[in-house]
Order: sequence, then structure tokens, then C-alpha cells
Amino acid sequence: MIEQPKPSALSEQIEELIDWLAEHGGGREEGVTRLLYDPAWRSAQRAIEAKMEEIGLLPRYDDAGNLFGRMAGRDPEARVVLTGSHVDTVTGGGKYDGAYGIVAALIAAEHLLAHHGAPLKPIEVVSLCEEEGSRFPMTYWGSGHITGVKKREDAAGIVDANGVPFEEAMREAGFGYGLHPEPKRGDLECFIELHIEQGQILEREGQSIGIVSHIVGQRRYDITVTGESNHAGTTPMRWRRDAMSTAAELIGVLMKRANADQTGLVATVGRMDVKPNVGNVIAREVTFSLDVRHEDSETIRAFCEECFKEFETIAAAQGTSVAIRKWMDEEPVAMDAELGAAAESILRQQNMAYRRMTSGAGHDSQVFGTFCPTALLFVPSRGGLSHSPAEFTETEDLERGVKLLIDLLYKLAY
Ligand code: HGY
Ligand code: MN
Ligand code: MN
Repeated sequence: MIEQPKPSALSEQIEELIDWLAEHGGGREEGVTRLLYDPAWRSAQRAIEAKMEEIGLLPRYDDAGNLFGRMAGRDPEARVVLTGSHVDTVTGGGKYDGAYGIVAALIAAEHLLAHHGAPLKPIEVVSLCEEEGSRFPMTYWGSGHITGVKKREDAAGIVDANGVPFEEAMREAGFGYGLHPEPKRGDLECFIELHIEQGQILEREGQSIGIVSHIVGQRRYDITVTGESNHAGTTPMRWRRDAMSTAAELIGVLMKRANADQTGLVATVGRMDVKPNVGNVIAREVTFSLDVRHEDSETIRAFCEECFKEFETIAAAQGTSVAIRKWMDEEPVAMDAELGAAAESILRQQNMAYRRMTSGAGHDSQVFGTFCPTALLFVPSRGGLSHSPAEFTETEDLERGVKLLIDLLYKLAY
């Protein structure tokens, strides 16, 4: 058994660092907002960079804005054991999604260095620049660059809700110029991500750790209905081409079909933009988001195809038109069985309650999972709440996750 930190010291350190990171874009009742390349994002990366130096890691950025803290290995030829998560959040999110994986990795690295010295294989802590797709219609920008599935030119033509071009935001934050090393890695041994479950299975079943066997596939769309704006008082119902009326019916179709599915498919309409968005004017244009997930990509495909067929009939009947833009399509990905077994053997030795499970949330591990051996490990979320200021995980659960990460990194790198 390796040397483990004293529980009270560890729990204090975890809580302190979670609150320390949450200050960057947080501190208000409406939760934490740290969006790719925005001021809160930059101050968070700078703070993490300083913390990496403080604990004896060598920090460096890549040209996408991922931040790495390296603990050199004694074997110069060895490949890197990478661990961390994403630093960005959803708008008004919690203080654990992504942040916990970074904080846990920093604490684990500091503990291992202090108690066991340099590892045989290099360990790197990574603060991935973006995962959520909250500012721009682009997800996994950080892990996507490291694995080569995303390139700088993929940002061309993309703007945020305020019309700020992606490339402009990237350059303003100091990235995308080629001043930092190219992001694509070829030296990774594996990737380990510690994350909150964002669901309530572990809590309901009284388990402390989830070992993820695979992550669901997901598709995200922007669906735009176009009609004609007109006077709300003088336009009889039969003469209207009301984009809002059509959009409401389309969303009804999505929800009816998703609720009728018995195989675990989920469909969400979370965002809607209305033009001109005035109470006494018939809407000329409505754009709404669609997020569909399932562990089988064929089920996702069939669900979307059937719904979109119905959309055409509804729009034709109302004299409106529908444009469907798919901007994300991720396959379900299996996590590495050997890494899962390594985590399992540690937990069995400690008699820790754990279970293997699927992840309904997308994660950077989904992108790494097809690139190098990857493990995704969960700790419970209170009430399953996430992407909300009410996101919370008990300190002892956070601590069990960090201790598992310490043991697993030791097993993999020393
Ligand atoms: O939306 C998700 O599944 C993740 O939190 N980005
Ligand atoms: Mn998230
Ligand atoms: Mn996350």
C-alpha cells in the first residue's frame, strides 16, 4: 500500500482548490461561467499555470490553449500518463464539472511528487481548453486538437452569440498564431479523467465510485423555422405563417417520440432564439437547439430521421420552412477495459463500493477513447444535479476520487 494523505488535510485541500478555481467566472448565485478564451477562462488558466509551478510541475500551453503541467519521468523514452479535465463550463454551471478533474489531478501530482519522488513514466496534468460547446457551436476543442480530430481551420466562419468570430477570440487570448507547440500529441500512454457523475445512479445505489464502461453517442443540431412576421392583432389565424407555431409542433414531435422510446434515448431542446422576439408580432424565424443521445448511434440516427420526416409535413401545412444544421455527431465510445480493471482492483482491495456504468454525459474521455487507452471515473452528484449552480458532491466522495486517482497514477507511472 502506498502512502496516502491524511483525510482531513486532503479534504481541506480539495474544497479549497474547488473554491479557488470557481472564483474564476463564479462567486455569484447564478453559478460559474467560464467560456472558451473569455476573461474568466484566461484568468483560470493563468491561476492553474501558477499552481502547477507551485507544486513542481513544468507548465506549458499548446496552440489551442490547452495547459499541461509536466512531472518528468526517470525513463526518458517512456510515454506520458495524462490526467485532467476541461476548464470551461456551461453558462451558469456548477463548480465541479470539469474543474474537479483538474483539481484532483493537481492534488494527486503534488502528493505523488512529495511522497514518491519522480515517476518512471512522465505524468502530465492537463487543463483542457474547451469541452462544452457553450460559447461557440464547437465541442471538444481541447481534446480534439490533442488527438488531431480538430484543427484550427475548423473554427473558420464560426461566431459566438454576440457575433465574435472564433478565430478572433482565440487570437485575443494569445492562441492560434503558432507561437505555442502544435497541439497534436503522439506520446501519450493513456488518459485518466476523474469527473462528477452528473446523474444520480451512484447516490441512489450508495456507491462511491463509477467506473465508466462506455460513453453514449450524441448529436447536436440547430433547427431554424422560417415564416413571416406580421401584426398579432390584424392577422387572422388561417393567414399566418407563424414560425413559433411550427416550432412548437416540431418540439412536440421530438418530446412525444423521445418519451415513447423505451431504450434510454434522451432528446433535449435547451435553447431558442426568436426573431423579432416581440410580444405583439408573429415570429418570422425561430431557431432551437436539439441534443439527442443514446448508447447506440443507429438508434440516434433513426430517431432523428423519423422526426425530421414529420417536420416537413408540419411545416408544409403551416406554410413555413425548416432548415436543419447538424454541428456535432459523436459515436459512442468504449473506455479501456485494462485501465478499468486496474481501478477496480484498487477499489476491491479497499473494499470500496463501486459499479461499472455508462455515461449519459459527453466527456473529453470520449475523444481520447479512440486515440489512446482511456479511463473515466465518476464520483456521485447530489440529486444528480449538474450544469446548474446547485451542482454538489460531498467532500468525502471528492476525497475518495482523489485517493483512487493517486493510487491509479502510482500503479501506472511508478
Ligand atoms: O453535455 C455534456 O454531456 C457534457 O457536460 N459536455
Ligand atoms: Mn458539462
Ligand atoms: Mn464535463
